[in-house]
This record gives sequence, C-alpha cells and structure tokens, in this order.
Amino acid sequence: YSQLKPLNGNHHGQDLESKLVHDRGAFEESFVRHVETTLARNMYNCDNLAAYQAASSTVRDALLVDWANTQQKQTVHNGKRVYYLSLEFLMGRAMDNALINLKGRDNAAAALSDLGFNLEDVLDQEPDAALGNGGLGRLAACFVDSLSSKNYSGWGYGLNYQYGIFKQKIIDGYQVETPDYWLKYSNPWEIDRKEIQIPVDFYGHVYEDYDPNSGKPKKIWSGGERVLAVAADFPIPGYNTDNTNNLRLWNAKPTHEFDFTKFNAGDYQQSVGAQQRAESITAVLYPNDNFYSGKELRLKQQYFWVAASLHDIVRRFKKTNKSQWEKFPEQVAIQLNDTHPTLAIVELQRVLVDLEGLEWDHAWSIVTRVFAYTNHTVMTEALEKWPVDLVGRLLPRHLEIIYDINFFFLKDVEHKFPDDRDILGRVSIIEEGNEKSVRMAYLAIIGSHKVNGVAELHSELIQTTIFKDFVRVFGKDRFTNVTNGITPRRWLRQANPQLAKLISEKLNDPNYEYLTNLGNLKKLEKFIDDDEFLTKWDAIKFHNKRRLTALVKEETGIELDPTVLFDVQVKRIHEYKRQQLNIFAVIYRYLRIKELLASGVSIDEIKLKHYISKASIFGGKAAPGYYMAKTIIHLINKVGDVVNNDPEIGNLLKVVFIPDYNVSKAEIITPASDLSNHISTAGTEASGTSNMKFALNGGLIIGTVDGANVEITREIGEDNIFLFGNLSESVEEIRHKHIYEGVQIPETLQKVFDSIESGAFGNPEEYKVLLDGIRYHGDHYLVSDDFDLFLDAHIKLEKVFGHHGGDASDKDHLHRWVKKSVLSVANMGFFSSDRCIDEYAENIWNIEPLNQ
Ligand code: HBZ
Repeated sequence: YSQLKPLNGNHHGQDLESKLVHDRGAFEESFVRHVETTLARNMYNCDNLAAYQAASSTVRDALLVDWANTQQKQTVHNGKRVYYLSLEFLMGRAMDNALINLKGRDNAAAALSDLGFNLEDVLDQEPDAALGNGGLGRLAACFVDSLSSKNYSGWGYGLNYQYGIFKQKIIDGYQVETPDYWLKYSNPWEIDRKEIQIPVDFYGHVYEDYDPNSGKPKKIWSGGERVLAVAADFPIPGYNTDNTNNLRLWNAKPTHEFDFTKFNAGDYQQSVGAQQRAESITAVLYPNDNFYSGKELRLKQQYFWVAASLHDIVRRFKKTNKSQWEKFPEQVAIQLNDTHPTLAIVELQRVLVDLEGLEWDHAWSIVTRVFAYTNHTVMTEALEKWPVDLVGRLLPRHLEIIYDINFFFLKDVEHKFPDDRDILGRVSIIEEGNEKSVRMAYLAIIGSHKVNGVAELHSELIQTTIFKDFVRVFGKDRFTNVTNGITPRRWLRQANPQLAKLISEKLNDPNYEYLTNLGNLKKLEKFIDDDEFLTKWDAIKFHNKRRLTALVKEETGIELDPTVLFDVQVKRIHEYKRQQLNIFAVIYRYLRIKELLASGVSIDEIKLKHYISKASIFGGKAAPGYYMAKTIIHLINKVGDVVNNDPEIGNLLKVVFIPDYNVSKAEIITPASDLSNHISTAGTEASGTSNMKFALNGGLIIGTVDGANVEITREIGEDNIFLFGNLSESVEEIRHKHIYEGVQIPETLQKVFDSIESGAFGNPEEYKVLLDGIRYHGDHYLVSDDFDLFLDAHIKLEKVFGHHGGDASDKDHLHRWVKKSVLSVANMGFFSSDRCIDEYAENIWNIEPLNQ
C-alpha cells in the first residue's frame, strides 16, 4: 500500500480545502468560477438560486478534499469499519451544516455579502433531502454526523430515492400529498459513481449442481431479472475534524442487456420497457411510519439495497484480505436499522456458502458476529412479516436459506427446552397460518449478536413482551439498550445560533468545543441566579418565537402574538402519538372560555384567573392511506378556523397547523417552543427524539411516562418537566377493561364530543370514526383515561408560565419558567448522538475512533 501513503500532493489538497472554507478571497474566486463554468452564467445573471449552486459547489470542492483524504487514511489504517444500513436518511439541508462543521460559516457569510448576497437567503434555496419518514430516518442522519465527528470509520448505506417523503398541502383543512421531486436541479452534494455498478438479481429458480472442484452438491440460483445498483456518494463532514465519512445511496438502473427472446419475437417495445422499469425500484420512499404494508416493490427495494451494499462491503474486504473469511468480523460490523435490511443476514450467508464455498456452520458463525439489530417499535402493526409465497417468488434461494436457518435454530431450541413443545411455534421464523409469513424481527434476532432498543423503557419492554422467548433462548446478554440521541451541531448550533453563542460565551468556550462534549452544558447551572443571563436567555427565546411567527404568517396567514405561550406538537400524525388528545383539550379550553365569556367574565379576567394566552401549534404528515390520522389533521384545521376567527377570543387562543413539517421547518419551530407535547400512550413510543431537540433548546415538555421522556426526567429533574398519564404497566389492564366493561368518557371529554357532534367544526359525520374509536371500539390509546390528567397537567404548568412577553422586568417569569428552561438545557448532555455512537462502538461494534 505504499502508493496509498499520503503523497505530497495531498498537502495541496488540504491547503485548497482550508482556503476555500477559511479565506474570503478564495471563496469568492471559486464562487465566481462556478457561476461562470459550472452554471454557465455570469455574475450579472446570478439570482439567489444560482448563488446557492455556486456557493454549494465551492463548499463541495472543500469537502471532497477531506473526503478523499479520509478514505485514503481509513484504507491505509485498514481497521474495522461499521456500516449503518438504513432505508431512510432524513438529512435535511446540507450546506449550513457543512459550513458549521468545517468552521467556515462566518467566512462564507462575509464572502457572499461582498458579492451582494445574504447567506441566510442563499441557504434557503436548498431543497431538503427528505429521504425518510420521521424519527427513524432522522436518527440515521444524526448517527452519520456523529460517526464523522467522533472520528470513526463508518459508512451509511441507503437508497437514493428520486422522490422523498411527499410534500403536504392543506386544502380546505384536508391533507393533500404532492410529489417531492427534490432533484429538479442537479444535487451538488451527490458524487456520481457511475463506475461502481453492482448487478442485483430477482426471481428465477434454484437448481442443484455439482461443484467440479469439490465434487460436492451446490445450489445455483439463475434465470430471473437483473438490475444494476449504481452508487451515489454523499460526503459527511465531521465537526472540528477532517474526518469525512461516506454515505452511499444506490440508484437502480437497467442493465444494458435486454430480453432477446422478446426482441426476436418482435416485441422490442416490451423488451426495452421491462428494463426501464428497473428505475422504479429507487423511485419513491414508502411514506408509512410505524406501519408494515407488505408491498412487493418495497421488498424489492429492501433486497436491492441490501444485496448491493453487501457486495460492496465484501468487495472492499477482499481487496485487502482476499478470502481470509475469519477476519471478516474483525473488519466489518453491520448495524441493521430496524428489520428493513434483515435480508442482509440471509444474503451474507448465501454469499459465503453458495459463492465462496464455506461450510454452513462456519459461514453462520461469521454472519452472527457481523450483524446487530436495532428495534424501534413494539407495536405489532409495524412488525414486518413477509408472505412466504412472495419471498419464494422474488428470492427463491433466500427462502431456502431462511428455512435452513430456521431448521437449525429450532433444533437448538428443542435441545434446550425438550419439554416445551409450544415454544417452537412461538419462536419459529415462519409464522404458520392462513398465509405463511417470515417474521423478520425473529430472523434479525437470530442472525445478530446484539439486539438493542432505543430507550431504557423500550429495551425493557421488548425483553418482557414481543421478544421474551428469545431472552430465554439466547440469554439476557444478547439484548441491550442504547438510548437515542441527537446531533447538537444541527439541533443547537444550526437551529438556534443565538442560544449556541450565549452558551459558548458563558462556558468561556469560544470555539464551541462543547458541541462535541455536550456534558459541558452542566456548567450553565452556575448561572442559575444570574438575572442578566436569564434575561438574555429569555430574549433569545422571544427572538426565536418571532422567527416562527413570521413562518406561520407566511405559511398560513395566521398572525400569532409572540408573547403568548407557544404550545407545540410537531411529529408524524399517529393515533398512538395522540394529537387527538391535544386537540380535544384545545376544544375543551375554547368551550370553557366561551362559557366564561357568556357568563359575563371579561377577557382580562379570564387571562388573570383562568387561562393564560396561548397558541397551539401543530405540524406533521399522515401516511396517505391512514384515514384516522387524516381525520385528526382535518379536525385540527377546522378547530383553527373556528377559534382563530372568533372575534371574542383575540390572542387568548390560537390554533395553527403548519403544513409540510420537515427538517428545515423543525429548525425554526424547535427553538421557538415554550412547551412541547410528547404525549404517546405509555409503552408505545419507543424513544422519541424531538423531545430531546426541544429540551436542548430550552423548551419545556409536557409528556407521558414513555420512551426517552423517562430518562430526560431523570437527567433534568422532575421539577423541570410536566409528566402525566397512566403508566405503561397499567395499559394492558385498562385496555382489557375497556373491552369487557366499556369505556368511561369523562364529563369534560363528553362536552368536547357534544360540540363536535353539534357541527361546531363542520360535518360531524367526518369525525365519527375518531369519536367511535374511543367510545365504542375500545379506546386503544387510552384517550378517555388520560384526558383529565392532561387537563390537570396544563393547569399546573400554566401557574408556572404566568405572564410572558420577553419582558425583562418580568422577574417572576424569569425565576419560574426560565430557570426550568436553563436547568433542562444544562442537563441534556447525555442526549448527544455522540454518546450513542460511543456506546454502539464499545458495546456492539467493537471499534475505536481513528485518531486524526
Ligand atoms: O424511531 C421511530 C420511533 O417511533 C421513535 O420512538 C424513535 O425515537 C425513532 C428512532 O429510534 N420509528 C420510526 O420512525 N419508524 C418509522 O419511521 C418506520 C418507517 C417504516 C417502517 C416502519 C417504521 O416500515
């Protein structure tokens, strides 16, 4: 590898990188060159969009130098790499993040200003890379940021969807989906790797043959359809380090061969058409979160991605290690983000046994040392179960291997529990029944050396409920917890620059080192009695609320008063996340206000004695086929129409639904919240990560005892969070009671139902499914049981919030609310995704950072 050792030429590269990012003149020169050459325009014809393209091309040039050096360094070092397989990477915008991580933001702002542009306006031109649904996809994006920032050799592998998550419009209060064609202009962050092409096969049949070398029987998979996986690479810059890892996303392309039998039969059109359909594999992201829908194209996506990624990994391994397969687990760790990539387990076994000629047991011992699986949900409707018939048709050899894995596994189980016949059926990878299916989670557990949940409560729950038999079979050690985290680079420095700056000043940390040592936030506690500091803190929140007020005005036309409490719930719309609980409580509040007004109480008196002024702000997408979630969106919008246009109410109550919630909107919404809702039915939200984003930005939380709320409470203290609701250990019993004794609707909630049914928010027929689900169909998510507890929690928190207005003289407010805000932030260090990555590295992947 002598030719891989750093050459002198690289110094030139490093100089170039440093100059582009840190030297104003060099940035400007490169900008102009890109306008004239890359864009074929001139400076007189350069609008904000062109400026974005020229600026991003400049930043990209800098990134490429680091990226190439990193790949070379990692190859020379030849250590273990981790590969994070995720069907979703919800990256958002890249340019601001790259500038921050490369410490070039101020320089870029100055250079752009010289050229007559405003950095913020230029950044605003970038479309979001929205290749994910929600928490799971955003987690993957935070993890690749941390892998780079903490100097690990870690790649992401995913799909380069042409259409990301749909764009949401709200028309007459209804969600309307429109396609997100995010690649309208060329994507400067994508490096086309047309030369990296991996063939992937589907369908066909399996036959047995003899291996002429060994004389042993051998399985051959042939016939079928072939498509090509073509690589597109995205550099992932670390913060304050040159380490720049790679995110490789695959494009599906036709092979250049086509079906000659059809062609010869005169069917040229069809023969070419079939090939063109190859591209449909990576055309669109499936828009469901926490729901398994069982579509053939989705299974095709999964295998396409997994096969391409594994062959790429194996090829890289063989370049340096030839066929020394024992070394494979020392060189390669693969993390499965949910069960979506579980076929990778089967594919590696196939590669080792069928293609490389290893004995089954030897291959399997390698496979299980390589893989680890992260579970993100206990909800049965989200667990993947692919029909055996479909798997057998699409991937005939893989189905055989799955049966073999199951056979050997069940033999072991039988040996271990000779007297327990029932356990075999319960743990079998194959679910028997009307339609036989493959339980992907079971396959993932059996093929991995570690299985983790994403928050303590969730990791405990998977071991005591859905996977409890596997704890008996494999022992407790196979299961572990890695509580989720978020990257403070994007979710503090980028989203909330003013707060990040105040913190850097207070910590005496001008280089923002705390962003990679988030525990340092703890030192903020020292200033808890510093009035000047608290006043500044509050003023920043107020500034952020004004920024959100402008966004809301632009998106909805609604004028918010930034002095009122901003009460936010933004996340995917799902019954278990209970946006319906929130909107019912808003309706209740409105009805009470109207009653008070009708009985002669003045608005001012209501504000003083009963309700503080607030704006309820919602946002989030419903899966296009999820009728109940769409009904909830409609109700929120209709309540908004009524409340916001009621001349008696003024700023006492406003209800807003921000359309098309996405990462870049989250960067504006999150820092502006006073209070955010994380109110899932206990035991249903595996972790939640937006709770962490809000708390890190000084917003308080109203939440249930669920997911990571539990650990957030432990870290920040129970005085600084508003918890309510039934506990997860009671949920089963309550559901049982609902079914056998009926659901008790409390008086308060009944009032709300009555007003909905009176037509106060439009045709009551439209809300029938929503109300009936609670009244007559078992109230699976315990809305009726938690409603009054939710109202009580509000009464309590409103006493604390008191008056507000960014008013420096409001000492009471500073001392009650703002102190809680500071104490939250000071104790959120644990929730950095850097900590997660260190835990995975040490406990699961067995890798160490590569020192710079
Ligand atoms: O993963 C979420 C969990 O609901 C949330 O609690 C957790 O914090 C987060 C990160 O661990 N799960 C998802 O976002 N899941 C999906 O988006 C999803 C998408 C496609 C599926 C299944 C789930 O087929």
